[in-house]
Amino acid sequence: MRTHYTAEINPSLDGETVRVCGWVHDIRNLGGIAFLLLRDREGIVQITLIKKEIGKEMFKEITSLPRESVICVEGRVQRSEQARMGVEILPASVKVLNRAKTPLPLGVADRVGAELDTRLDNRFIDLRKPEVLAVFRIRHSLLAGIRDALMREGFIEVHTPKIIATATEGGTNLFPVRYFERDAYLSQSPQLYKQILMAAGFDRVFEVAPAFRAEEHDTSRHLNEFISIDVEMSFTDEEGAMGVLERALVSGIERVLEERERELETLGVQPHLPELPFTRITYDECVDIASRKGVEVEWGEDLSAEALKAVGEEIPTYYFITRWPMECKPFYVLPFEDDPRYGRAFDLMFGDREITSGAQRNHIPDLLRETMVKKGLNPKNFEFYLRAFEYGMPPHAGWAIGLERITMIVAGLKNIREATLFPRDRNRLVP
Ligand code: AMO
Repeated sequence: MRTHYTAEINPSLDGETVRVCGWVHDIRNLGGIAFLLLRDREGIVQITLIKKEIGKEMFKEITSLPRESVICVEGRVQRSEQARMGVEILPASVKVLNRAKTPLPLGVADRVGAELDTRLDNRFIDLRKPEVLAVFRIRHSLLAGIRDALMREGFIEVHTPKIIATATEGGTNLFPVRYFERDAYLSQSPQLYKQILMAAGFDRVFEVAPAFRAEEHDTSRHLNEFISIDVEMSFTDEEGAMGVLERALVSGIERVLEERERELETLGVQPHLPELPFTRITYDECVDIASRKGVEVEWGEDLSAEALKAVGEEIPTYYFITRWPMECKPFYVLPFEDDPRYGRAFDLMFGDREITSGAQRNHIPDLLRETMVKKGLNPKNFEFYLRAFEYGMPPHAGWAIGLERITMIVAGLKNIREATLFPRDRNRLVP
């Protein structure tokens, strides 16, 4: 239908006939002349309607179109000092493809911001705003850069089941579903399956897929459905996995900087491109930093929001927290041989925000069973997983990064809901 996107209409096309299609962003009618701003995915172009030239009838019909109606305009490009981008289109024909109802549930052209809830209720319109679309194009480039880095390093993209029989990250935050005559759950993480693929000899895999968590709390950093980028790799340790992660993240941010200059400008943000390697500090060092700032952490407990705030103030960029107590990490983490109170787990942080968890995994079946029991889990419920460890399981490590968490940081968003098209949270299941 179209010959050009609006952003492609520039003064070098002076005199040429083009066809552009999109939404009526705004109309300014001055009587004998009117300016219609036509918006598509790529930008906005000015359509100049001159009553004398197009006739009274057509002038009236077009200038009375409600905002957000869908039209196609065919016309001649003309250089113009006054117009946006130094160019305007003088229409020969305007085809109305869909007339918008009035009033709009949400303005697109208006400068005044609506509440997030109102925006999400009317997400199909909210997503038309250039600054909202910008977030999703940044997210697209970020994921493309991460995916490319993983493929360059020999990772195979896989997809594991999302309807599952057993909890992976602990049993409390599972969504139950009916699976014919049995109970099943929505997957919280591909953890067990990606590990089984190491027994299968896939060596290096990654998965980009939804993860479901029935977390009750309603915060600006949690969703009940999010996209998890998971990695698992064999014949390596946690340090090898951290190396892949930092390179993948840098590749993602580089891609955003290369491809999304316009979107970053629309949002008024400039993401920080971290240098390699990222800083690594241990859990114990975090406890010390927090304690120096008057925040006490009981050894073995997860780092509280206050403790992470104290550490984040010291390192306001990307860094790893390593050497965690086994007590606050999942059963599948491999304990250190020299001091099994500690595990080979790591978190990737940005200031006080967690964006990735990972670890070298426990690939020793007896030790794995023992740790499960210590953590109150019944190994019987994990037989399909444990079996994979009995017949040739290489040492392996991996991690998972939340796509929305990292989009939030790169695009400078305050609420994780803004980094997902149709968020699922404690109160929202529609649209
Ligand atoms: P974890 O539970 O830490 O680890 O999750 C990994 C990453 O996923 C993101 N994330 C979330 N994002 C939005 N809303 C949520 N409710 C949410 N929960 C988690 C975070 C987090 O860092 N199996 C391990 C990973 C591994 O060891 O490979 C796991 O799932 O960015």
